[in-house]
Amino acid sequence: EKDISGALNAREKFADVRLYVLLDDLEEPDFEKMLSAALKGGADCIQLRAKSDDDGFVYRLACILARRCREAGAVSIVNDRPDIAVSSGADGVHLGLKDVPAEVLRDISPRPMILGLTTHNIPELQEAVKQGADYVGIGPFAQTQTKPGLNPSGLKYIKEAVLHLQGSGVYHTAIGGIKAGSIPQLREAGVRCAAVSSAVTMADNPEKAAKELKKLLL
Ligand code: TZP
Ligand code: MG
Repeated sequence: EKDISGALNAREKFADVRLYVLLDDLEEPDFEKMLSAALKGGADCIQLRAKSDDDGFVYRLACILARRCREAGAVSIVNDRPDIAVSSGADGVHLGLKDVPAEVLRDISPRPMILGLTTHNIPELQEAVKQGADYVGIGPFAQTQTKPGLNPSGLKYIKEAVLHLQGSGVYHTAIGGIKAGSIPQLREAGVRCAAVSSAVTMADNPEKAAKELKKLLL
């Protein structure tokens, strides 16, 4: 069931996000289980990163995500699909710089949406800020199996990006190969929010893994 009550202060909703968890498009019962574990573990923001080309299926997952996140007071984001983000009642959409331009997203949405953009270097970061991103993904921090073929930008870009964004009002989330052990050095680099997939979803106990990450980020 959809819920379009909406994020009125879209950008502000991201201010307190510390732990951002990316979920794959598992079958509904498994998706709900993983979503519950992440939320119970203290995830402040959850992204649906669907690879299926079954739009009805992705839409149903997005509706579950939007509803459960709203109940838990967490932020819901849909990757790659502005149409599904808007229609499902999610809080926002995450895109690449080569996807639909941000202005178009603002045009098709009847309510303010959080816009997240992926960046890998300072020119991309500048472009993302120009496009009106509410938050930017910065990374990949380390080698990741979740999105193969990416060259890690390492801590260097993450440090530069955090500095560059200071005072801009644009939030960030570090991403890529982040484990609990990475959090202290990321925090030292000024990172406030970390996005993980496998560190939670591949853990024996996803809820416990999320809790551990969250504790390190507080
Ligand atoms: N974009 C950059 S790295 C990444 C995405 C979607 C995957 C993050 O997954 P993990 O398992 O936390 O490395
Ligand atoms: Mg994408």
